[in-house]
Amino acid sequence: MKNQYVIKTFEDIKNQHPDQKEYLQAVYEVLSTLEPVVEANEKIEKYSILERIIEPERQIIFRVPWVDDKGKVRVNRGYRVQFNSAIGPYKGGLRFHPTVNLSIIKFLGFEQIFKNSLTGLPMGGGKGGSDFDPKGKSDDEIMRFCQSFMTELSKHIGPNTDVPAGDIGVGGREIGYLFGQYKRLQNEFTGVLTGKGLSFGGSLARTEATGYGLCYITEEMLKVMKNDSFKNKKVIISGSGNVALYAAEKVTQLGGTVIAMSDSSGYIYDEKGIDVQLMKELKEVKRQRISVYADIVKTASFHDDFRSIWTIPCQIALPCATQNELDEESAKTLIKNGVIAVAEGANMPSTPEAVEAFQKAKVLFAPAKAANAGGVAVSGLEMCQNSQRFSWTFQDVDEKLKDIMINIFHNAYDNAEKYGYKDNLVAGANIAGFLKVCDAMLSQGITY
Ligand code: NDP
Ligand code: 2IT
Repeated sequence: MKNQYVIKTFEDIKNQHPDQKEYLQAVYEVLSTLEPVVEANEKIEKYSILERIIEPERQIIFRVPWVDDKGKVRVNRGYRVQFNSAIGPYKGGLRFHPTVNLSIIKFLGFEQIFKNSLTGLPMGGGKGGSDFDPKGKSDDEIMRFCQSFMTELSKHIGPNTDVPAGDIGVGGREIGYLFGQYKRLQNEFTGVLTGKGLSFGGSLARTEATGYGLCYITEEMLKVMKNDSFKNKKVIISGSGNVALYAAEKVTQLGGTVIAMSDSSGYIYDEKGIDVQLMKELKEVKRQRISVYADIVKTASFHDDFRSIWTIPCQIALPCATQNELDEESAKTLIKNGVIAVAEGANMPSTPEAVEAFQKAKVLFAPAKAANAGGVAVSGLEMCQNSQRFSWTFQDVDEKLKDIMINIFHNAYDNAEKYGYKDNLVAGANIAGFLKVCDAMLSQGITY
């Protein structure tokens, strides 16, 4: 970084939160790409837009007591970080995973501001979750946890205030329990959560949206920047949750072959291509570990180190598991093995060193804020349908999703070029997302 205002803003936040490494990583990446925007508009410094945008408007941390199946009382910690409401109600997922802490929720909430802005829909940024581990819990335990979590969260959210959704460990089952409890507490049937079941206000194509959207933007990036496509490409997808499964389904439909997928216990490899229907059945319905796939499919092999998935040669890599899962060494191996494109389905899956390696090697790189925005975009469309008390067809929603993803690509691509970062979609996405939020903050005066 060169700009004194940007440097000082980052130094100050680093001194305040030296232990929040994921949050600082996300802030550094954004601030370091905004320098030409800051230099082109003196109001950004005068009105302290950067200091304001990196500080959440509100952070809520709460106790979540619940009773397990043995009758023992357990306690977890709940979070909701309401980061920025300049362009719409706070919007963003809830993550249930034992690693959840304030730094992780703040990094996710911060990124969500720019991602939501890129969708073109009126949604602010927020994120929440808990260090609760859903693995190995019974449905009743999940329900009791969700009810206790919502009992507190319900005081802080609402269809025009803050609209949570899913993320790691929070899917359709959890959203159902959370919605039921909110409705009971508020005596109100509203679109306060997205990712709901289809029988109670959910949108068609929300389940598919993040993975499909990731493939739509990747296809556009390949077409515009390399005159290429998914056809006949070997593709590696890390993770095997919501994002990974529907990315695998769309890659296959677009003519690519998914040769490896993973979960936290390891990865499976099958050069003939993964049977996505079977994988969905094992992961979504039966909640099995990924090694079971290799027990059933004889051409597939299981390897117990999930990080080594990146050592398999492929042309396209789609990290769809979690933050910092793809490091510099993995990036260099992918490059050596001939990768042509990387698109982030997960949030911040590539370390800063990995991103730099891809960019230096001229590998096409679609950053998370742009590449996985399809999920929250269809959440925005779900809010729209709930307000209209109407539901659109799968095809309607899927077409809108595709248009949104293509627009995001061009918005990021064009802004990269305009601000001197040609072909750098990391910078382009940050700038495009920032410009709208900055304009809204300047127009609304000194509020937050
Ligand atoms: P799921 O809970 O459905 O799946 C998560 C997958 O990632 C699982 O395969 C899980 O393996 C693996 N995983 C999670 N944490 C770790 C870890 N610490 N180490 C190794 N593997 C891990 O979550 P989603 O698919 O919804 O989310 C995946 C990523 O996509 C996250 O980064 C999320 O923030 C992002 N995202 C999700 C969106 C959505 O709409 N759901 C929208 C945009 C981004 P295991 O089961 O073994 O834990
Ligand atoms: O990271 C994300 O964008 C999500 N987990 C989806 C958020 C949403 O509100 O649908």
